[in-house]
Amino acid sequence: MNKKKNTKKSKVAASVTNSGEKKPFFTASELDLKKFEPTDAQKKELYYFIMLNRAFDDRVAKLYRQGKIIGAAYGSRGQEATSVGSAYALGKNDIVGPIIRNAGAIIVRGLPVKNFLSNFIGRSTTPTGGRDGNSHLGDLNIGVFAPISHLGSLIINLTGCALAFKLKKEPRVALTYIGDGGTSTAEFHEGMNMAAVWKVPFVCIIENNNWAYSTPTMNQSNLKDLAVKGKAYGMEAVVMDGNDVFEVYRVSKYAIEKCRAGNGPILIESKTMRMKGHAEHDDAFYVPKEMFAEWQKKDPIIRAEKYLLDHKIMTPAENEELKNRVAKDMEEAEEFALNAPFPLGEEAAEGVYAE
Ligand SMILES: Cc1ncc(C[n+]2csc(CCOP(=O)(O)OP(=O)(O)O)c2C)c(N)n1
Repeated sequence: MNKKKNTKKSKVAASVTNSGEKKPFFTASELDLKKFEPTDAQKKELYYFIMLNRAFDDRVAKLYRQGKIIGAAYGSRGQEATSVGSAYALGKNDIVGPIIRNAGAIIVRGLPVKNFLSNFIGRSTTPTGGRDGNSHLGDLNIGVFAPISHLGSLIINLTGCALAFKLKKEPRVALTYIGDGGTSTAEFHEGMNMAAVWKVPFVCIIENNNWAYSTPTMNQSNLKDLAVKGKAYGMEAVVMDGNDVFEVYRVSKYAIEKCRAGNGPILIESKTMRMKGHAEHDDAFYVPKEMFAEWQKKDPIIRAEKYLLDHKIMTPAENEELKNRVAKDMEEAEEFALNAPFPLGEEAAEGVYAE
């Protein structure tokens, strides 16, 4: 009798994870994502945007080294597919809250790179009018919520946005990002918990890029998959390949539309890698060289390019054209930004709130 009972128990145990529940998240391959497949034209546009995102970051890095950038310069080399694919999946009236590695999301939402670049050098031709630096900007006209902090505040803010959408019965979705390190903060916990309790149309994407500054993920979380945290809050979670822009688009679209239909919130873990230091001042000496080499093979731009050429969605001539377009866009952006006017001193306090 006892023996039988034990056998039954061990069978159940074999199908559970260490959370004590059934597998707490889906992987993209377990979901039916066929109807979220981007069209060929969209695939080419996604490829253009990840290249533009990288060229933008490279231009910022160059200006930083020339001493022209005010403040620090954060980049997203290796992670472009996550910002671009997810922001591209949003609807026109949805809201995205980018953090420091989501320049791609801001570009996809429609901020011209010339205006975006001017923000890094303190010019007046940006949504902040030169009052804040680098990627710290928002513009609700294009559905971009201004960043508060990289470490979790936006989870709370965007949960609030999503609650407003729900109360006003507006079919809109709020989406934001958090780093692997950021998922250890109290704000992450508070925001995710309330999002789940209120069942709001909110998508949170964990950009698990393996490093929080110089701390590897394994030194600050005992989980292999951070998506497990979604289960703890009672929400659906999905793990996706963050270096495949088409998969990022499909999974994000799935999550966004599910939230729009009233079945949110959803947590997505994007597996990716930060291919540079925390910012331009950090040479990432602490990252093993082999790790960079391994992830270089999964570079999102090279992968998208190969896919589009192999599937004959893009001809080599079209590829050249897109690359030239990106180079031209960034040449014009730099020319514009460097010649843009600085803000006027007497306007410094306008649009700034203080008690
Ligand atoms: C309260 C607070 N502590 C420290 C920092 C400095 N800081 C900003 S981002 C960051 C690391 C974030 O790591 P992660 O969340 O993994 O995101 P990633 O930078 O890898 O994208 C640190 C330490 C800060 N901005 N605020």
